Order: sequence, then C-alpha cells, then structure tokens
Amino acid sequence: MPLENPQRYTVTAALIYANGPIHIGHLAGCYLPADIYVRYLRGTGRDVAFISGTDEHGVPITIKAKKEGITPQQVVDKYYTQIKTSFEQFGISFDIYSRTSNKVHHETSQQFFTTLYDKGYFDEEVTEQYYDAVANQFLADRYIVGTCPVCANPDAYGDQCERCGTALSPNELIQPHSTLSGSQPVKRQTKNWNLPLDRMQPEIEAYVNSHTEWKTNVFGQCQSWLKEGLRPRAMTRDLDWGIKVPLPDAEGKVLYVWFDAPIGYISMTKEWAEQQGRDWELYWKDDKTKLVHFIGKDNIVFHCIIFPAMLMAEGSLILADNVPANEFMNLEGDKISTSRNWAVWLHEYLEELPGKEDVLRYVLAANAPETKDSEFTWKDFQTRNNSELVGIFGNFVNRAVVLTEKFNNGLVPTVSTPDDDAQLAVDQGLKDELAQYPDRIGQAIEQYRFREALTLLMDVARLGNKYFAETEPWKVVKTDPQRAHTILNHALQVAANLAILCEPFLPFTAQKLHDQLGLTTKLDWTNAGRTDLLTEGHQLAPATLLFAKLDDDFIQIQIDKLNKTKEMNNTENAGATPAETTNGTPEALEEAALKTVASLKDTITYDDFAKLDIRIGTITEAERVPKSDKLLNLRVDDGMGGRQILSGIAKHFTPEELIGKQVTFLANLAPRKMMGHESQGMILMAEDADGALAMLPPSKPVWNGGGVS
Ligand code: B3M
Ligand code: ZN
Repeated sequence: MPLENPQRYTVTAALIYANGPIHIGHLAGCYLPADIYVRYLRGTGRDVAFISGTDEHGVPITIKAKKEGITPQQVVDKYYTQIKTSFEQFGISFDIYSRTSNKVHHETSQQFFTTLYDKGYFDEEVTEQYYDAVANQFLADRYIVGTCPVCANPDAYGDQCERCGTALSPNELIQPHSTLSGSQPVKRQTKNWNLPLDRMQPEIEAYVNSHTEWKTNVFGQCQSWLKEGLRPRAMTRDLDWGIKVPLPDAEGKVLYVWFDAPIGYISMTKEWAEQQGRDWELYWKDDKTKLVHFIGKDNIVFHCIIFPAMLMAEGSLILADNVPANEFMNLEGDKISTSRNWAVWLHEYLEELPGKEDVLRYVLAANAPETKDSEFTWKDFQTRNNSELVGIFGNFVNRAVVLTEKFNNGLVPTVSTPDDDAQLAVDQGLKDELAQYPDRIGQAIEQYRFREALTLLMDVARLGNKYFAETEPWKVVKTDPQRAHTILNHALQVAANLAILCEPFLPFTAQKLHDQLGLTTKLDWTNAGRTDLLTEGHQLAPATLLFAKLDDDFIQIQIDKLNKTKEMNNTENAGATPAETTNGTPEALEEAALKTVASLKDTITYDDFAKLDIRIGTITEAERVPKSDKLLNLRVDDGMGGRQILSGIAKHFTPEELIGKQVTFLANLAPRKMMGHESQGMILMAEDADGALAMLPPSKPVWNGGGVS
C-alpha cells in the first residue's frame, strides 16, 4: 500500500558509477523524472530531501582506471566533478550531490555491516571462488564474464547479466573467463559473509506484495525473482578498492559495492542534514516519511529486493514506498552505448547548445521510457522544439505579451464583466478548465506519469491559444477595446499559470517567464488555477522569445556527429572494410587506414597466441562454389595429405591465379560447413586500406606444413 498523507519525502536518484560522463539515457531514465517529481513536491510546499551522488567503489571503477592508465582515485575525482557540474547546469536540483568516498559514508556503511553482523545476520562461508592466477586476484563481479545461464548472453558479468537482468554470482557463469588477463580462472578458497536472502524471502515477498501499485515493469521483475527463489548473496569481496570490512579476520576484503552504494542514500542524507542543521533520522526512521528511489531498470533487483532486505535486517529504517524505474532510451535506432560512443553526452550538449537546457528536458520528458524502451532522434528534437515549444507554448505567451504591449503599453489590462452571454460563457469556460489543470498535472506527477503530466502542461498553452482563436482580441480592439483588455488580462493569467506549472519540467523557462511577466517573487503552486495572479496595472517586461526555432543546419551538425561515430565504429569493426565506410577519396582511405591501424585489439597472453596453429601450404586446386559469389573451394597441400578450405575471396582472385601459390593458413580452426562443404581451416589474407586482399606467402618457398611462429 502506498503511504497516505506523508509528512515528508526522501527522494533518491541512482548513485551512478563515477567512471564516465552522463548521457541522455541516464537523464530520461532516472534523473529528469526524479527532478520533475521533486520540483513539484517543493512547489506544493512539501518537505523533501533530494539525495544523490556518485558510486565510487566497485570493479567498474578499477576497470576504468586500468583502461585509462590512471589510479581509481583519479578516475572518481575526474568524473565526480564532471558529473556534478553537468547536473547543476542542467537544473537537476539535488539537495546534495555527494560521493561514496566520503568519510561519513565509509563510517555509515561499516556501522551498518557491524549491526547486521552483531545481530547474527550474516552466514560466514568458506567457498571456492574463481581466482586469476595471472593477475593474482580473486575475480569478483565484473572481473569475470561468461555465458548467462538464463538467457545465454555470452557477455554476462559475474554479478549480473545486463541482457536479462538476472542477478548472478561468478559460479553460475558458463565458460567463465577473467577480464583482467583473459585467462581461464582457477578456484581458490576464501571466506565471505552472506546475506541469507533465501531465509528472508517470506519477509521480502510480503513487502513486495504490499506494493501492487508499483509500475508493472518493476512489480513484474520482482515477482519473477521471487518465483525463482532468492539465493544467499555475499556482501563482501576479495578486492583492494572499496570500504574495508570492519572485522578482524577480513584482511584484504571490502564491502560488496551493492552493499555500500545504497547505504550512500543514508550517509548523504546525514551529510545534508548536518549542513542544514536538520535531523537526518526524520528522513529515514519516521514511518510518515515517503521514501522513493528513482533508478533505471537494470538496478531494480538491488533496490526492490537486496537493499530492502538489508534495511529489514538493520531494523530501524524505513523501506521504499515506490521505485519508479524506467526502461531504456535508444538513440537514432540503436542502443545507447558508452563503449561505442553512441550517446548524446550531457556535458557536450551543454557546451554545444548553451541556453537550450529546457529543450532537452522537454524532449526527454516527452519521450521518457516510462513503460517501454523509447527513442531519441534529432529530427524529433527539432520537431518538438519548433512545433511544440515554439509553436504552442512560446507562441501563446508571446502573443499575450506583444498584444498587451501594443494595446495597453505592457500594463496588465483591466477586466470587465461582459454583458454578452456568449462572451461570458467563453471566459467562464476558460476559467473552469484552467482551474482543473494544477490538480490533474499534480496527480499525474505523483503517480509517476511524467509524460502525461507534460502533455497536460502543454494543454494549458493550447487552452490559451484556443481562447485567442475564439476571442480574437486583435480584431475586437478596434470596436470594443474594453473587451479586448479583458481578453488580454485572462490570457496573461494563463501565462502566469504556465510560469508556475512548467517549473518542474522547464525550470529555466519558468524563470524567464517570471521575468517576462515582471514578477520578482516566485508564484506559488498552491495559487495555480486562479485568474487573478497578475494585478491590473502591473508592468510586464519588454517582449522576448521564450524559445527559438531550430533550423535544419543546426540539427544536421548533431546528426553528422553521430554519423561520424557510426563510421568510426564500422571502420574499427573487423567485418567491414574501410572502403565501404568512407567516400573512397585517397584522403578518406588514408584516414580510414590510419584508424584501422590505430585500434589494436585487446592484449592477449602468450598462451593465447600459442593456441593458434598457423602453417604454410600450397594451393593445389581451386574452384568456385556454385551459387556463391564470394566462396572459393580450395585444396591445400598441408604436408599431411591435404585438406579442403573454403575461403570468401572469390571477388578478389580467380581460381587460376591461386593454383600453385604458397599461402599462410590457420590449421586448427574448428571445421565448419559453408554452403554444404566442410572447411578445414582458414586462409590468412592481408587487407589493404581500400579493402583489397593480398595473400601472405613466405618470402622464399618453404616446405608445406611448416609451422609459423
Ligand atoms: N552504481 C549502478 C549504475 O551506476 C550503480 C547504481 C547504484 S545506486 C545505489 O548504474
Ligand atoms: Zn541473461
């Protein structure tokens, strides 16, 4: 059951790993809805603590450090600052944006662990864990990948499969390998402390089942985990980056990052309360406080099952009232991907499109992936800006202000009650309809339906436009100036309402609109819906535009930028030849060739190399494979009686020119069937910058079957 009449709100937004910048997917999935919710609550006078910060522990940080050749501390310092700054500039109005590396967080997490330990909650367990003998390290979480036992994703992490969302442990992975050395891990004994989620299942189930009002995607995911049956989960790890396990016999062990990270919500609340001279306990211990976690869908299990279980075990803290997790947002038809640089990065957007924060907020909220994955395209960005923000919202406000300037020197005109029944009815209709919006918008927000709330907000501007269309003050002024003044007064009251109601979604615009209306103090949400917000004779500021049209060239810059990324990705992709991805000019080919040369594959060990059996042989027969324009069927003298190899080189060589040539081939590739013929190896070829292929013969004839090393 949702909490009735909460006295205060603790609203959290996911503590993102400080290992990379923020992109539009993060914003649409988590931070923007959270901010809209919180701004609305504050607007309606509610007591709110809006808490977030960076997650600075865990394997994602150390992996990033290794990749960039810097220390984990340097990684988190760099991204904490960058992320915090971009959120601020984008108007995400956290009460505190802190970090899990802070002292108060370390202490709070250790105390939490100790409390659970003292209460006898943990099962101490010595198990065989995967260990990388090359890197001398236990392989926790993302240090180990393998095939997901549930959905067969070959790149599942040791703690979670990102494709199907299942929470995993390394022992469940099929064909695991170390992401540190690539080696096959061995098992070694180690001691860890487990949270017995299996024993806690009834309590957790009761909690989840008491929240049938949760979004169906969230409730459904919880049900499927519960149905699977919860398993104990280790809350400690054999790693050196993280919060030390506060036990004497836990040398070299740290808290599991998903144990400490959500405690971050609590420690950051403490930090904030301390700064504000408030009592943090009210925000975490009073059952009249409504706790809401905003997250993306990949974090559901941790917020709906594991963290609540930790809180239940601790015993003195409240559980989340709701976890309105969103699905994912795609970009121009493709999944957003950090590694492929397929994203619109917030810090770049803010730099390249200054002053357009609200346009992005608007487009992301309008397309938020609330119930299913959604899509961001620059074309849609342009259309929504031009036809909705400029065409509906901006246009209405601008007409109201400009007409007032023209007909009443920019002073809010006087209202008089019309004698005409039809006019009376139109005015009354406007007032009645307007009066309903604040509640309707508020309810949609309180039920986490932000897209609907935004549509309702735009309906207020539409209402204003409709009123203008019905009353035509620019015509009426010639015959009945008094009536025209009345109309303009009403229109300006609608604009004032917009200034209040748009604030959660478009805070920068709300401020501009206040300025435009000559208001020095902020209008109060509790007064929204009224038509006497601006007093007669009040001076407006000179008319300015709230939004500007975006032309095609403007959008094209962004589209080109993404196309360039796509081009680079394709060039780096082994399957594509540079010639296919460039325009074929010598410069482009050279550039493409340079790119290909520049991107080395991941380093491998000598053992990896030694597995390849590369040999020299002579092609003795060659013929085209019927019905294939790519494949040649080759007979190769390998010094061992000969073998058949199928090769996709028919576009580059005629069968005749191959016969008698010595080539290099991979001899121990697993045989596979191609167009009905078995291929027993692979001919190795060099690829030129334009995609042309060249054979790799030895520099002088050698004996067939000779190995290459
Ligand atoms: N750091 C995962 C993420 O960044 C994780 C969230 C923690 S929320 C307590 O997506
Ligand atoms: Zn899976």
